[in-house]
Amino acid sequence: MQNKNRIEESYKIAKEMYKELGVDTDAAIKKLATIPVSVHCWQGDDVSGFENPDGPLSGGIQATGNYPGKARTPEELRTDMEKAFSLIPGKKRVNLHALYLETKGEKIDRDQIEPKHFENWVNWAKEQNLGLDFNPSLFSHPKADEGLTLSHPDEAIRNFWIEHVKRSRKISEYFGKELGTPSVMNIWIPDGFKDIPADRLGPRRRLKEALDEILTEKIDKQYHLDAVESKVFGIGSESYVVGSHEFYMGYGVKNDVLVCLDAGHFHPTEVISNKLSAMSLFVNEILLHVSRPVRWDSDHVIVLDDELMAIAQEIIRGDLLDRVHIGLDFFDASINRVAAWTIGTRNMFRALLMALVEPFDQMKAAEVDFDFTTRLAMLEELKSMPWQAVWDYYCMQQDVPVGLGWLEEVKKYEKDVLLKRV
Ligand code: RNT
Ligand code: ZN
Repeated sequence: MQNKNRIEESYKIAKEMYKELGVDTDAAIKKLATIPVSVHCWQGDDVSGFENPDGPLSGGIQATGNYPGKARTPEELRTDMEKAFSLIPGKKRVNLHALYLETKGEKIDRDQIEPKHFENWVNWAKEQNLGLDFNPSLFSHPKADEGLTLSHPDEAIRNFWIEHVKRSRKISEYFGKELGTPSVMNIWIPDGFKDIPADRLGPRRRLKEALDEILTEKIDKQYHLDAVESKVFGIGSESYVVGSHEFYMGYGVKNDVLVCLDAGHFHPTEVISNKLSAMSLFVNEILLHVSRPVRWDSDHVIVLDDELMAIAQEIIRGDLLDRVHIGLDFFDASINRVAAWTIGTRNMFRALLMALVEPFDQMKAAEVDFDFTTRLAMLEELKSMPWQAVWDYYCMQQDVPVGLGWLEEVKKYEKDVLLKRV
């Protein structure tokens, strides 16, 4: 590698500079290599899945853009993910939705899904040394068209979705057993109303009862973990969302299930970074959907902005790595999808690295001494510390492209593979 010398020299200097602050960069990159990030499969095909790939999206989920080259088959999706993973340093997991089943052409409705429909994914995960996570899919389906699923007033529809989620738990358990790492299964439902509801309590009571029913079977946490994800509003559920934050926070605390925080699911100035410390005192484990809200959209590709850095800081400073599961949730159909994964996931890891090279103990010491001057001075100084040199060195060590080197590879892949998909 022609840049090898430059990268090593820069790292040496950076390491010295951090050492003066009392930070061990070798230890930081060693730690970074152990932190798993669960990469969502749905960025690769705009949340279409393989059940009915051309069917319209529903349930407040919208992928806009028509950049060429989206994955049309499980094989294409897996190959695209492998490409992205070859450009991202560190430990990756893959997050699947029930929509991504493989049925050999047979029509399998959501209340009939079984572990065997995910065998190919499991074999691939074994081969690629990846953990898998899972999600029941309660959208893009005729029985979700009225905007209500687990809270639907019609018992038959509710039961259909209850069965779907129960079966999803068995698939998630199967992942955990096969791969030797627990699969986190996240329940997100679109349920809500576009306009002012008359009855806010009824749907919430029905959702609670449906979840109780779904969770009656106890599954070993060694294989499977349940999570529930809230939202403040969605497209078509602007006035009322059944599964609000208070609803799921209460449900999670009471039933010991993970609470999922999606960065795009709160009021525009409300941030999830500030929730982690508070929640960590009351729930055992937390799932993150790291995403980026832009006005009414909750799913832009994550950039290295203040909130992403704050999320990483809160995990690291709070020593929450073994209780916070980091998952990504964004989908952009207007740019190269392999690049979207690469940019977003590299950013997540970059933010984690920045948090790992903070002299947190010193800042904390200044704070308990009420020396807020030192605290502010240190926080500002850190912004211009050479963390990028540490990152480059880490990428080189992990055998993935340094700097923009990955972009060239994506462009080549686009030309050789993606643009041939017509
Ligand atoms: C939707 C939720 C949910 C989905 C995915 C596809 O608002 O964020 O997590 O994005 O499950
Ligand atoms: Zn989400």
